[in-house]
Amino acid sequence: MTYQGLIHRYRHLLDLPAHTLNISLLEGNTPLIPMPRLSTEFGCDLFVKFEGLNPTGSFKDRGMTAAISEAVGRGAQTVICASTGNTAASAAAYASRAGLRSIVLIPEGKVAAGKLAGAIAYGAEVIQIQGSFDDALSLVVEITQKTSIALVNSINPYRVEGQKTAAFEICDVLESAPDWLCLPVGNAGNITSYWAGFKQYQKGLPRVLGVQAAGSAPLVLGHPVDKPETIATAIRIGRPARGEQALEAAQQSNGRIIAVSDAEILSAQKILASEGVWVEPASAAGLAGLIAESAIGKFDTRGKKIVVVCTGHGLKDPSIITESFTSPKIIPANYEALLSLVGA
Ligand code: AN7
Repeated sequence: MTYQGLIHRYRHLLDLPAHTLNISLLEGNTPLIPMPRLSTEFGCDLFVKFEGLNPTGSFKDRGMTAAISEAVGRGAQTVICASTGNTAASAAAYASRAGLRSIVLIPEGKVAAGKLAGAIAYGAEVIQIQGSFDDALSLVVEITQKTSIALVNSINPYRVEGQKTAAFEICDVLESAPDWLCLPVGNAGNITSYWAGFKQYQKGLPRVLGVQAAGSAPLVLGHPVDKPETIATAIRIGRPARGEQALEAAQQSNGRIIAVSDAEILSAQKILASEGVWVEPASAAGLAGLIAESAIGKFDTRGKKIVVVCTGHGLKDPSIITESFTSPKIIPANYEALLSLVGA
């Protein structure tokens, strides 16, 4: 049978109310891509779960199909979220698909171009906040407590239900959980969801390496960060809503949450691209963490099955590339100029 999306495929495993409809863009079912060169380098079987191949270009679509399907089924007419960008684009797409109004609050000037364009294209009312993601999230929580507008941030439990499906898919492909799961951590909905998914699916449990950006690492520092900064704007979050659960996932899995520098993130992004997988900076944090930990002897990769979750597509944040990669040379439109440049 042709693939019909996550709710159709996994509804029996998701704790969704009976009124939940099925608003789907055929999200999920993303590839688990083997990475032969990285595998050789680290003496392991390394795979990328490429979540950038979801309909709006990030893993957020997994939770959003569930959250919007529930909201519209209960009669909501307007949904709202705070976002560093990907949630905004996803909420906008699924809300429009369901015929709902969507409002997204983003930190002014700190959302990557592809995400902002997506949110607008899909029809959200985009509001820039003169503040951080965390400020935007508090406002969204307040307005949804005081009005009938439905909240679709990952505080919404149905987001977590939907996002569990990524763990199911990994187990289905590998026929068991991997030894390690490495992923970026921002608001901590995703790490919470993966851990819940692996526990529920009972195909074994991975150790979990959650990776924050050094300038936005509240879970590593042990306290909120008032002015989070990082080039990986997707995870520029100082007060993770599900921080406690993220720490629990790390601890229960015998894993940990660490921080990596922006330079390490950009380097991991390049490495992934050099093996054919272009992801946005935040999405490279999982690999950056693995590399950093392995370099200091804290992560024995040898003989392990490792899944690196790449949460969003490189196209989301094109401008970062022109800054960190070489920009294209310009030549006159003639053969001599071409030949002298390529030096064949
Ligand atoms: C590419 O879109 O928080 O730890 O508002 O876009 O579940 O928050 C995005 C987060 C990782 C972190 N990778 O996931 C938002 C938002 C990418 C992301 C994360 C995000 P969580």
